[in-house]
Amino acid sequence: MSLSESASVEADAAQLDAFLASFDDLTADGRDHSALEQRLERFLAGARAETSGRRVVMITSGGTTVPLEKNCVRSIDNFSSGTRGAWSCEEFLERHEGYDVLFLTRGGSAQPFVSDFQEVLFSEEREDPTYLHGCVDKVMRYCHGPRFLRVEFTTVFEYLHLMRMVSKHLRPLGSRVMVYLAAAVSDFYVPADRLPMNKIQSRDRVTGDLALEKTPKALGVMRHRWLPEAMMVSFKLETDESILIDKARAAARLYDVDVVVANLLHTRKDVVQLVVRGQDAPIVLERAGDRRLEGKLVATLVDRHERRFVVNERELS
Ligand code: PAZ
Repeated sequence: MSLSESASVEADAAQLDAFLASFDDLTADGRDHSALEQRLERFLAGARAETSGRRVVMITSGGTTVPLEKNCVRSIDNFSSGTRGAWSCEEFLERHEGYDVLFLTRGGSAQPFVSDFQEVLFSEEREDPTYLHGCVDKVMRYCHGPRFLRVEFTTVFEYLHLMRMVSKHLRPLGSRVMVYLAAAVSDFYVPADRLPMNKIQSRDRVTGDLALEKTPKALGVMRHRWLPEAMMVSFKLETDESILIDKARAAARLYDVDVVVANLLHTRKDVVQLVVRGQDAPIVLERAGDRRLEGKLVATLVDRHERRFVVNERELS
């Protein structure tokens, strides 16, 4: 990294710290963070053991919100259902035994093994309970076992706060970590000093005071400061196909991530394109019939993660 790049990462890190500090009272959401840190340590103990070759994937999932009031009644939200993240968890848990899964999930969004539970439960056509029992069995087996830890967020502040804290705990695992950033993180927020304390009254006009600012970027900080050795997979969503790949390439260059998974809003369940660092043509992955795209996506990323170890071993010998 050049001197100017390094200075810009430092500036981003300082901006992010200041941003989080300004929302301290909103991130102190009644949760005991020291208890969360202890849970994290217990969860990571297995992978941390010296002889363990275990890997850990941190999956982020669902959309973050931006509060419009300190005592928040209203907020800005986005489209993300959390399905990509939940289905990706299932893949890692069921088919990639070497990974433990840390799932950072938006409260109320899709969860592994039960993403269609309510729909099926209340469906008029389906009376056979076998499928539903199977879902519960899988939750009990995988999500209440030692390979899975689930942490919820709602606002963009909680999300970034968690990312910073969790990264500190993951860092000792070095290259055995894969970061899989499928969450749709708010690009804009209302600064704390402009947020009204109480519910905006319907008789009030919302004035320019609620103008939105750009959320500080955490990706470069994560890549270069928090988790420099991890395999970093970020996601890029667009609605205009003509700019998708250029935007994904720009993100890959700017933040030096290993893979950017590019997708379009309306076809995100059918096709993704992987922009891989140092590789010109994107890898196109398409859904085959009824099989979820996440099967191919996760298998391709696990394979790339594996290759990094093979290359490292070759370099060492
Ligand atoms: O959560 P979901 O299954 O409805 O959608 C997944 C997704 C489109 C949020 C994800 O694939 C993604 O692209 N996340 C990053 C979005 C962004 O550009 O910020």
